[in-house]
Amino acid sequence: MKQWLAFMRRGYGKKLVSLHSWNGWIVVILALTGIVLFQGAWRGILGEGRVIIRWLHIIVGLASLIPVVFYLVLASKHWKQLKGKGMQRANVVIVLGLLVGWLLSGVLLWQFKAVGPAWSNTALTIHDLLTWVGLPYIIYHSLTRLKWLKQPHRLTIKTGNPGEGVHPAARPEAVLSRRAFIRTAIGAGIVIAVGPSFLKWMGSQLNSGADIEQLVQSDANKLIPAPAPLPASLPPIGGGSKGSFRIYTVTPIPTFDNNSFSFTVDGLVNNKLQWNWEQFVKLKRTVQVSDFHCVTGWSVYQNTWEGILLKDLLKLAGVKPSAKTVKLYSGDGVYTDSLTLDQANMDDVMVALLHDGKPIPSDLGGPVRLVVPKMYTYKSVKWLNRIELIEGDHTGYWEERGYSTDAWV
Ligand SMILES: Nc1nc2c(c(=O)[nH]1)N[C@H]1C(S)=C(S)[C@@H](COP(=O)(O)O)O[C@H]1N2
Ligand SMILES: [Mo]
Repeated sequence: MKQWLAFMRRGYGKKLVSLHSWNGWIVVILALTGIVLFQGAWRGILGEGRVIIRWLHIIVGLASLIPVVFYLVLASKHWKQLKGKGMQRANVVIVLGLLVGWLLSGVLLWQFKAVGPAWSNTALTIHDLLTWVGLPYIIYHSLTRLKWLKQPHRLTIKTGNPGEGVHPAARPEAVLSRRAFIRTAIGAGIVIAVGPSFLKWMGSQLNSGADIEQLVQSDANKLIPAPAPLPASLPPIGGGSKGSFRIYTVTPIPTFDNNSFSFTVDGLVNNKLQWNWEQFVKLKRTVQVSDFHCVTGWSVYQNTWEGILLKDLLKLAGVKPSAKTVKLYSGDGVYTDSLTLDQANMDDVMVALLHDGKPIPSDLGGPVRLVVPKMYTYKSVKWLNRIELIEGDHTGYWEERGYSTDAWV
C-alpha cells in the first residue's frame, strides 16, 4: 500500500522509470522459471519443486499484466515524447507485443484442460517461439543500455584542452565506434549462444518424423530378436505420426538387454506371470492408431502403436475380486502410476513394443511402454516392466507432485 501510494505520487517520468524496472524484474523471474520448465533435465532434479516453479511462473505471468495496463495509461504521452525516435518506438511495440503474446498463450497453457490439446498445442508453439526470439531481444536490449556503455566519458577526467590527454573513449567518434563495436559483439554473442538450440527447436517443429527416425537409429536397447511388425504396423496404418515427442524422464534413461529385461504381472492375481524377452515378444499383439497429449501442451498425432492389450494381460493373470487398482512400475526404478481396473480394461490401453512399425527406442520408453490414449500421457509409463494388482489406491509420480489424478483428455 505504501509503495503504491509512493508510486501514484510520483511524476510521469519517475512512474515510467519505475514501471520499466518492475517490468524488468518480472521478465527476469519469468525467464528463469520458464527455462527451468522448458528444460527436461530439471524434471528429475526438482521433482516436486517443479510444480512450485510452475505456479510461480503462472502467477508472475498473470501479474505481468499490471505494468502493461499502467503503461497503457501513460502510453499516449510517452508515444509523443518518442516522436522521431523510431528505434525506441519500435522497442515499445516489440516489448508490449511480447508481453501480451506470452500472457495470452500462457493463459491457454495454464487452462489446458478447458481449451483442449489443439489450442494448447498452438499456444505452446507460440509461447516457445516468442521466447526464442523475445528473450534474446530483451537480453540484448538490457545489455546495450547499461549505463557504463552509454556514458563512457564518465570514466575519464576532462582536461582543459579538448582532444589532448583525453582518454580515447571520450572523443565522440571513438565513443561511437566503441559503442557500435560492443553492441555488435553482444548481438553476435547472443546469436552464437542461442542460434544452434533455436534451429534445433525449429527443426523439431517442422520436420515431424525425422527426429524419431534418429532416435530409432540411436536406440541404446539391445534386445534380440526385434519384434516383427504386423502388416498393419509396417507400413503404419496411421500413415506415420505427426509432431515430435519431447523426451521426458525423471531419471537417467535406462537401457535393457536380454539379460536385464523381464516383465511381471503380480499382486492380487491367480497366476503370477513373468516373461523374459524371448517369451514376451511371442505374446499376441494388436495395432492401434492414437494421439499422444502431454499436459504441458505438446501432442503427437496419429501414432501407430503395436503391442499387447493390457486387458489381455490381466485376463491371462486372472484378477482376484479383491483387486481394485492396477499399479504400473517403470524399469527406471522411480516412476510409477496407476489405473483403476475399469480404466485398465478399456479396449485401447496398450503395453506397446512398436511405434510406426519400429521398436520403441530407449529415449521414448522402449522396449516396452504403456499407452493410454484417452488420458494425458503422464499415465503412459515408459520402460514399463511390472504390473501389480493391489487393493488400495496408488498415487503416481506426478500426481504426488501436483498433477491431477483425473488424467482424462
Ligand atoms: N518412466 C517414466 N515414464 C514417463 C515419464 C517419466 O518421466 N518417466 N514422463 C511421462 C510424461 S509427463 C510424458 S508427457 C510422457 C513423455 O513421453 P516421451 O518422453 O516418450 O515423449 O511419458 C510419461 N511417462
Ligand atoms: Mo507430460
